[in-house]
Amino acid sequence: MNKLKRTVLNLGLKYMKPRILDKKLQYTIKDYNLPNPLIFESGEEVIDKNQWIEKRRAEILRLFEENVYGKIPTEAVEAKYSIINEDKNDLDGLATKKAVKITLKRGGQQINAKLLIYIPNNVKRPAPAFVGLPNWWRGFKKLKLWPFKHVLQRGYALATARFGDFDPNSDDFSNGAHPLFYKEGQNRPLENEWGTIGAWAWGLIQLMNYFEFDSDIDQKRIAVIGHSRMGKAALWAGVNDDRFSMVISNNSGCCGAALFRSKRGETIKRINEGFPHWLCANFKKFNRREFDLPIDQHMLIALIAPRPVYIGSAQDDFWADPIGEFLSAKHAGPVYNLFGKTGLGAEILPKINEPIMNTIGYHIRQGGHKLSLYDWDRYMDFADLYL
Ligand code: GTR
Repeated sequence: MNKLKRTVLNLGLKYMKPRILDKKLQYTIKDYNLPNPLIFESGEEVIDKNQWIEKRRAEILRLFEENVYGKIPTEAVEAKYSIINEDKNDLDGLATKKAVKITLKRGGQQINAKLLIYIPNNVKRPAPAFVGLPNWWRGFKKLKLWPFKHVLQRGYALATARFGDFDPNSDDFSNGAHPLFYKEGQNRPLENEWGTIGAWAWGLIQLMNYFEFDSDIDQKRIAVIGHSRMGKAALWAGVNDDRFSMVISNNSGCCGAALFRSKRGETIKRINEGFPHWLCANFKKFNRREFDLPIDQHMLIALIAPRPVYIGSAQDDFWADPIGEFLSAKHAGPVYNLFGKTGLGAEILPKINEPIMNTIGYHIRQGGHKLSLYDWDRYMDFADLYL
């Protein structure tokens, strides 16, 4: 990069921060022309929670399937679980560690996934749990990216698997979960069928299916969590499977918690060009056309209602658009209100490191793009309140 470019970039970053922080966020739905979650496609208004549950929610879910993520197959697969290793005294007696082999079969195809679970020994079983797919993988033994001990000490089980077992991160649909569902002669998803993020979300749902058989884990108290691309997958899993009682998105940005229409950081065009396999093929029609989308991400958050959802942003994470993440948390509120819940309950961006914990939680912490110990602690505070 030449000197001039570097200077311009530095200046850009320098002036970006104060703008993010000082601006008073009083935006209304009208300011962004956001689609209203409580207006049916027919133009009529949703007047109570029954109309939402019975009709409007399904309308919005279909729009997300058709235009953004592609539909996750709901056809059953044949699942087999075998415990390959169990240590009741792991981490100096702090936890029981289990490794489970999951075999999933359908239509003559098969995939295997390995699930690793740590259950705290000092809490009553079945234990509440966090489940998620870590973003990087160097083998189970080197899995130091997540603060296992700390989570266990706070009384939560932690379960993880390798995302690549459900779909490697490449524009190749001959591997991972997709082939299990192909019709005769098909070798990639149709325009409105799931991409890689859909396959990761499906993988999380398969882990949930396993928990139904594990008496150490309380199926009614499972939070699905993910950072960045896995935050997008966690949200989509939480939307598609209400057995996840809590959903946590950390710095998930574009196609995660951030509004498309607020247009800061990563855009539809950038994500489609950088990761052409993540979303459905139809989504490419919306490159540079965010305002033509029939939905925006506050409606994705609303699809989780009335379950608690927490959105974590980071101050320097411009690419994931902290303000857009805050705005979608805020504008999902009216759907939570239908259920007699508060939603986010805040009109303006909170101060740095000052979390909001209503049924929708939100914080903007100091620092950049990562899942930090600060974030984990806030998510566990939130789980202490609502899980
Ligand atoms: C980036 C991508 C983001 C985010 C991130 C990550 O390159 O543009 O959407 O998902 O990767 O997962 O760390």
